[in-house]
Amino acid sequence: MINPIHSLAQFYLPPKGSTFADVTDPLFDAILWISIVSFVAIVVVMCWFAIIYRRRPGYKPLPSPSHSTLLELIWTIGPTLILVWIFFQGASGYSTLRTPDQDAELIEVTASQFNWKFTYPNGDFGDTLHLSVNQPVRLQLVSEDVIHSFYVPEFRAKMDVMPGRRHSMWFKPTLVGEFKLFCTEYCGDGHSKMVKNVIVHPEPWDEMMRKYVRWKDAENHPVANGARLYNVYCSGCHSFDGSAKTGPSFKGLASSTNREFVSGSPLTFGGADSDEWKNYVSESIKRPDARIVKGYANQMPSFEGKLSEEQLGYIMQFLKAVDGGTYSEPPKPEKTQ
Ligand code: HEC
Ligand SMILES: [Cu+2]
Repeated sequence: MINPIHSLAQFYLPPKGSTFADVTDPLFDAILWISIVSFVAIVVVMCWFAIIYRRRPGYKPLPSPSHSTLLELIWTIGPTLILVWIFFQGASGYSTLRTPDQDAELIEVTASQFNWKFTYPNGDFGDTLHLSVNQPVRLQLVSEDVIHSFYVPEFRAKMDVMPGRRHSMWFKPTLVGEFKLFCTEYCGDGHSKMVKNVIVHPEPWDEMMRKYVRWKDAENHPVANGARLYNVYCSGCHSFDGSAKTGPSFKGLASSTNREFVSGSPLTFGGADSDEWKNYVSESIKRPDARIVKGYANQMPSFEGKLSEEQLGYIMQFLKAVDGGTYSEPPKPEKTQ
């Protein structure tokens, strides 16, 4: 059953997850209440006038007054004061939102169609934003392709990310828990899937980093490394459960023996251990426009120079494991302990 209070809470602002909520929410409430009070006052007076001044038999309109200095002063000065107050509230809030805390930790954020990548101070990266409660963070955001926008509703923190520019934002999470990061700038057909997890851990920053952000490729299984690369770079466009996104699903790719393309002759290969298969996958990743899979458009960015040969190898291992049906979820890149 739907709890009406709960759904009302969902309808209204989400829980306050960062210090920004105390900056933005009171102003939001104030503007909302100013609007409600003015709306009600205007509509009540309008209805009242409509009734008392309605046309009646034998009614002769009085000459309308052309000017009332008192009324004009009231309706000019009143709203002006309110707007000036809103401006100063907004300006002071904006400067708080734009001035990072001195103790903020830096995390680099890379947005691309349709993924988010977070790079931590220790060089580790992943597709989950790990934070520590009450530890301010500064995000440095870049986009690899089109305009995206970073938004975590609980944090009241939002920033557009324009290609070719560096953006900076900060916030201080105050609520432990798991939240969702949304892209709030339409960026292509996978835009609505551009959602990632934000986890605010109770541990202090150093401990949090040690526990959750300490990933070394060499220490991990190649499939897990491949899964992490998939999460960060490919999951926005490729599923592994058979459903098509912007690109074809990876299900069945490793065991397939042929591929058809929009133009040119089809390819046949002898499974994932054949050189033809490896060359095809490697070409698909480095020069996606060389052959376009039938039924899809030329929408994949090239990863030439972005992924090392070693990383390509991890991805291929992952593709094979996914196809073997050995697991339904890619292993999470986080490490506990
Ligand atoms: C912006 C969306 C997008 C992203 C991100 C993306 N791809 Fe693709 N990919 C596509 C599309 C669309 C196709 C089909 C058209 C083509 O062949 O270029 C495709 C095709 C492929 C194919 C051929 C599939 C087949 O069934 O023959 C492979 C392999 C592939 N991608 C691997 C990757 C890997 C690995 C990554 C991450 C490193 C990745 N892609 C990231 C959109 C994307
Ligand atoms: Cu986006």
